[in-house]
Amino acid sequence: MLSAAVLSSCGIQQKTEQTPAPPKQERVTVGFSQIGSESDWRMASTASIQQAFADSPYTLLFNDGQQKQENQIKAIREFIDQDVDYIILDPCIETGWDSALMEAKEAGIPVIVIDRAVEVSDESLYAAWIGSDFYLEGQRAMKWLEAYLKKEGYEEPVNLVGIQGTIGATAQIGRSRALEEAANAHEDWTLLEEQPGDYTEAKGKEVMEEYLRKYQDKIQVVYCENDNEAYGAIDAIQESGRKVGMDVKNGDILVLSFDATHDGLRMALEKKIAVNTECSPLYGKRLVKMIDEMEQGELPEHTTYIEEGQFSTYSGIRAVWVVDNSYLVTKLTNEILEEREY
Ligand code: GZL
Repeated sequence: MLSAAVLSSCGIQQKTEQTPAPPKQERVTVGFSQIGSESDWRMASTASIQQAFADSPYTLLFNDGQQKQENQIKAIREFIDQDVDYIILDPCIETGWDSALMEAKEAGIPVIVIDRAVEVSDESLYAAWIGSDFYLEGQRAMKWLEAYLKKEGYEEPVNLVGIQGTIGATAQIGRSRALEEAANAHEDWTLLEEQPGDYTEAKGKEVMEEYLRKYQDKIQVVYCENDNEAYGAIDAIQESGRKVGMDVKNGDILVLSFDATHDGLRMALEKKIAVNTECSPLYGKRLVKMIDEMEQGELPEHTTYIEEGQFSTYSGIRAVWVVDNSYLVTKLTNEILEEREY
C-alpha cells in the first residue's frame, strides 16, 4: 500500500477522514398566506400561484387562512420559523399587520403583498404590492349603469342595494366607496342599504332575501361586490318571482357584479348579470418573475396595478369615462367565454 507521503507527493489527496459533502444548493422557498377559499376568484388565484410555482425552481409552502386574519398572522410566523426566503401575503383585511410584517423584516424575509392591500405605519414593511384598483372598478361599474339608464331612457327613480365583500378588505372599501359616491351624485338614485356578503354565494343569497322582504319590488339595481354573491342574489330574486335581466323599464332587476370569472361571464352572457367588471386573479407568473428578479438582486416596483376589463352583452356602451380616462367595455360573446382562463 503506497504510503500517504508518496500519494500526497504525486498530488493525490488521500482522504484521511470523511470530508462532508458540499451543501446541496438549497431551493429558494416561498411561504404563501392565502386568504381562504371563499369564492371562484379565490380558487383561481390559488391555482394560478400554485401552478406557476410548480413550474418554477422555487418551493411554495401554502397556507389557507380560512378568511381569518389570526390564521394568516400565525402562518406568517410559521414561515419565519421555517426561515423561508420570501413571503407572499394576500391580506384578508387592510389593518393589523404591522407586528407580523416587522417580524418578517427583522428576520430579513421580504414580503410581497398581492391583491388586497395592507395599511401599515411604514411602507418598507413590505417589498412590493401587486393588485387591482378596486375603487376604479367600482367607478367603472357605476359609469356603466349611468350610461345604460340614459341610453334606455329610464327616467324613474333608481333604488339600489349593495351586497358588500368582507368589511375592511381593500376590494370592499374601494367598490363600496364608488357605489356610495355615485348614489350621492345622482338626485334620483337612492342607496337603500348595504350589507356584507363576505364574497360568498350563501351570504349573498341570505342578504338578498332580506332585501326582497324589506323592499319588495322597490329595487331596480343590485350591486354585488363579487360573482359568488351575485349567484346567490340571482337565486333569491328568481325564487321571489322577480326577474333579473337588462330590461329595467319592464321591471327587470339589474345585477352588477365584479371578478368576471368564467361562471360570472356565463351569467352575463345569459343577461342575468348586466355588467361584470373584471378583477384578475392571475398572479402566479407575475410573482415567479418578481422573485426571479429579486434573486438577481433587483428591487421590484413597490406598487403595481394590474390592467382589467369590463364585459356586457349590451352593445350600446363601448366605453366608460372615469375622470379623464376612457375604459373599454367588451361586448361579451360565446367565444370570449370559451377562451376564459378562469
Ligand atoms: C378582489 C378579491 C376578492 C374578489 C372576491 O381582488 O380580493 O376576494 O373580488 C374574493 O371574489 O373573494
